[in-house]
Amino acid sequence: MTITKRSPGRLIDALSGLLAAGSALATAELAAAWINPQAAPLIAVGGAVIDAVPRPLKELAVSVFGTADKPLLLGGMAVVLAAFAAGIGVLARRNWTVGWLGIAALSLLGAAAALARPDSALLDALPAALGGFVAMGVLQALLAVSRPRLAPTPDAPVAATSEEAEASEPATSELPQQPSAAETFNRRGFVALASTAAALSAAGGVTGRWLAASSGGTAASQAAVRLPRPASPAAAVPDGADLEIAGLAPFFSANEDFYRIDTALATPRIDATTWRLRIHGRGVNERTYTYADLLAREDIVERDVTLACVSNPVGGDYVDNARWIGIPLEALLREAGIRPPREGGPADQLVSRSSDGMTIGTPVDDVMDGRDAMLALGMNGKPLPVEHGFPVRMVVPGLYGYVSACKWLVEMELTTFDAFDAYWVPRGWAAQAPIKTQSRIDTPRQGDSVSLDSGTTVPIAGVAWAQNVGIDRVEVSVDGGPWQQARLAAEDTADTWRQWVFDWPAEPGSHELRVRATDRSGQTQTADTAPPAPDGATGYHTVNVTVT
Ligand SMILES: Nc1nc2c(c(=O)[nH]1)N[C@H]1C(S)=C(S)[C@@H](COP(=O)(O)O)O[C@H]1N2
Ligand SMILES: [Mo]
Repeated sequence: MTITKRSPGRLIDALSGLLAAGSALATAELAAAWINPQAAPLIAVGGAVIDAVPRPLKELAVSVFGTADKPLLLGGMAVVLAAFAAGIGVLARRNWTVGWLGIAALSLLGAAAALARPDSALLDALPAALGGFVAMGVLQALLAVSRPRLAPTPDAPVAATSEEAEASEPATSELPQQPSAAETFNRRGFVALASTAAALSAAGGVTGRWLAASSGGTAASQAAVRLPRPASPAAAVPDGADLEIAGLAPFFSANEDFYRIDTALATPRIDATTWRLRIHGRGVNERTYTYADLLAREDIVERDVTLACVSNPVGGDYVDNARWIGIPLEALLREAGIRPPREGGPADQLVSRSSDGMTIGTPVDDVMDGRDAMLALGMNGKPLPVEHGFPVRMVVPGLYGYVSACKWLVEMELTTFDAFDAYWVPRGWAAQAPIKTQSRIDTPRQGDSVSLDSGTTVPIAGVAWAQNVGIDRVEVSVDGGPWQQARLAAEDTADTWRQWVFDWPAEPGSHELRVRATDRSGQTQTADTAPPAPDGATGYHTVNVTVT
């Protein structure tokens, strides 16, 4: 037990600021769990940051952090908020109005971000506002309880203000140990109040998160889904479509392993029993469908389709394959009277909107040209996972996800490319983006050291994709030598990736391996390297290995 004659000090004030911020966040989190999880201040502000970040920065973030970019963004925001909160705590000690204004400014920021979300309601400002009030109360209480007390010790008067305390500091440290009654602030009271605030905040935050995660009946409505038996099942995957080589991506990607790319900091939770899909716009007899309407349809199809993200760098893993169950999109559009431009229809762009306001623009001619474009309800035999768009998403073979694969779909509007730019277009990405034919070496990996003692050849294996067209040839070049044909796995469909393997008669030493694919239209991948923006990366995947 030490005696301090100093006022509680900046550290205590900063800590008070942090605790006030924590209580504010927990309060807001709890309120948002009831009102709208997207209105939680950190989520809302983070979403605004994501929407505002210019393309080069976003690409940098994705290339450096991959899909960890979101936790990192949230973590970064928490650090910035903590710095502000600590500062507010310190300033509030001297001038309560300044502290009050600081808290008000932060909670206004949270409220504004929540209101700026698409489809927001006035109520969405409430979590941040409540958080602000709680922060003011908690900060005021903590500062009050830790206010220096005039508790003179037998041998020295106690400094009443921090200024005096700092001036008398040298003497202070030489004072003998004294009973706690001489402490200049109510340490016990502060510790009690502070730990209560911390514990309540932690409990509130966790409860809020938990409520949000199980809110809206999502869990219940998802568990209740019985996927219909497809009227048109997928053909059996041919023997030999999966080469089952160690290190090679499996032919079907498990739902848990399927890449995930979206701007949603908080995954939208939709109750399928109240979900509606509205189709409207130019040349449309407006229609609205419920989830039950879709499940009850007699034209349900099952198809294998490989999705790919435009942000995938050459050799990257933002590409995966699944078996989807859904409604043929063309049939649904025809029901609403829609004709593609090819047949004189007035709208060339189908804009899909998600519940969190994402807009994705797809050429109407593409989704009505006979390919297996669908509104997917199921993924690999299960209802869509929440992360992948529950209850309904689009899947269009041959188009990058950002121009086709809208998750948490709630609305489809028929318009034109001239009249409307979807979310990514003003951010520097192409309005139309068919998937570019690509190939990837999965094994061996960059930097691997391969030992020859298990045989005389080393299998080089990977995947190649050219959705909606099909893969016809894959070739491998070693150390810049001639292109040699790899053996292709059996083809499932033109919409799925295709595995390949090349039995490489390897020699000891360091080697460079490259791969290229040729699609069924006769196009061979270009060797020219291009970054993902604006419409997909090009170049040959190259790995360097050592053979021993
Ligand atoms: N609502 C919504 N849908 C979206 C996105 C999004 O950010 N929000 N991202 C798109 C992009 S860029 C891709 S590549 C695919 C990825 O789908 P997945 O996460 O299921 O793999 O979803 C698309 N659909
Ligand atoms: Mo994407």
